[in-house]
Amino acid sequence: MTHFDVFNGDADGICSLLQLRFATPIDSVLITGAKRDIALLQRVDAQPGDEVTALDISVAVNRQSLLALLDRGVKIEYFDHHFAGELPKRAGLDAHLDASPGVCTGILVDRYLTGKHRIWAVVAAFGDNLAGRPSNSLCRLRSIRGDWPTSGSSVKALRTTPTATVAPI
Ligand SMILES: [Mn+2]
Repeated sequence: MTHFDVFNGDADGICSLLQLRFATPIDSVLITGAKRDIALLQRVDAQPGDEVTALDISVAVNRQSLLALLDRGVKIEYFDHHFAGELPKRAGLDAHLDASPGVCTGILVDRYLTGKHRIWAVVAAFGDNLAGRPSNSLCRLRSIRGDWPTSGSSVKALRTTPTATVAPI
C-alpha cells in the first residue's frame, strides 16, 4: 500500500502536512506544486487500496481526479478551506472541509488533532494572512507576534517554542 501526501506548496499546505506527520509519521510519496498550482490530484498514480491525504487544494478544482481515484478504490482523507462545490458522496472519502472566513487548512488540521501541534497551525494562519482577523478562531495572533523568532534559526526555535504562548480566545 502506498500513501500519497498531496499538498499545496504554500505555508498553509506545508504546515498542515507537518502537523499530521508529526502526529502520525509515515513514509509517503509527496506531491506538491508552487503556490496556486493546485490541480494536484491528477498527478497521483494510485492503485486500489492505496491512500491519499489531500491538503489545502480545492475540491472544485480537483473534482474529476478525486472521483476517478475514489472509483478506483483509493481511500482519501481531505482537508481544505477553499470553495468546494458539491461534495462527492462516496465511500472512501473522509472530508474535513470548512470554507468559513477566518480558517485555513492548518486550522482544520489543528481541530482534527485537537491542538497537538498548534504552533504549525499558527504558522499556517500567518501564511494565509489570517493574522489579526477578528473572526480568527484559533488564537490572538497579533498578541503573540512579538514572541516569534526572526533570525535564521527560526524553524528550530518554533519547534521548541512552548505552545502555551498561543493564547486561545
Ligand atoms: Mn490555505
